Amino acid sequence: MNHIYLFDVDGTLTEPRQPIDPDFARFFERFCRTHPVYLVSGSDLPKLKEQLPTSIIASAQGVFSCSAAELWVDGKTIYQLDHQFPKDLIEALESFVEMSQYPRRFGNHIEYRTGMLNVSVIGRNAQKSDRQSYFAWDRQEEERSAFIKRFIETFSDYEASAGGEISIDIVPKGWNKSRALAVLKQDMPDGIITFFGDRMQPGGNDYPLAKALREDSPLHRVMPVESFNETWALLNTITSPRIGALLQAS
Ligand code: M1P
Repeated sequence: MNHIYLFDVDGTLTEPRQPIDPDFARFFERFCRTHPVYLVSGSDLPKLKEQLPTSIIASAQGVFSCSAAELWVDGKTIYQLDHQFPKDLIEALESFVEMSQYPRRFGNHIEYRTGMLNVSVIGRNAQKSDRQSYFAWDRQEEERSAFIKRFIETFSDYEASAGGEISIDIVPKGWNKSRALAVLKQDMPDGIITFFGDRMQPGGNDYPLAKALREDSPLHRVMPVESFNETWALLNTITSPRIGALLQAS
């Protein structure tokens, strides 16, 4: 029986959009060399390469990027599924950015990726402290979740999810991380999967894959985490049962 490990990246292996912690990177690279690992991210490959060392990307079995609209194995594209988004949908995203009550903008508000769009009121050029300010404001105002609700009522052929701190991912219906399960099952129908992610709640971009795993088999495991430190502690329970017993006892 194959046991496969899937990991979201931002918020699960790294702080959002930040490079991986060097000590955790050493640990995780070892884990990737000794266990079958796939990364499943909303980000694109160039951004993942800014955050993770080549040694980790190369020792993973594969990288699902752009919410699994792309799969890379050994640096080669296995598939890339693109989509032409309609003009009125893009206009709706532009007016969301314009109309937001949040006072600051940093540029690069709608990013086009393979098979998906990413929209951000403050913009992808925002630095860490500006991201955190927007994240705190959005948590209070619930701007993103209110927009997601309105958006999917209007554009019912599309899905929207808040994958990280400052933005919303938009994909055609069904084009979400759950594609990773469908793809892996083609080659490993009996594979048992453990998935780590920080956005497993409805509306989060890890939710569709978590849901698909729960529905597919009771043997799969879904591990919601809030930080890379939590992922690290959970992986310790897998690689070192004695540490695991200690953590469970504490
Ligand atoms: O991988 C999680 C998310 O990371 C970024 O989110 P944000 O910039 O909002 O923190 C984006 O790359 C997003 O697409 C992705 O889902």
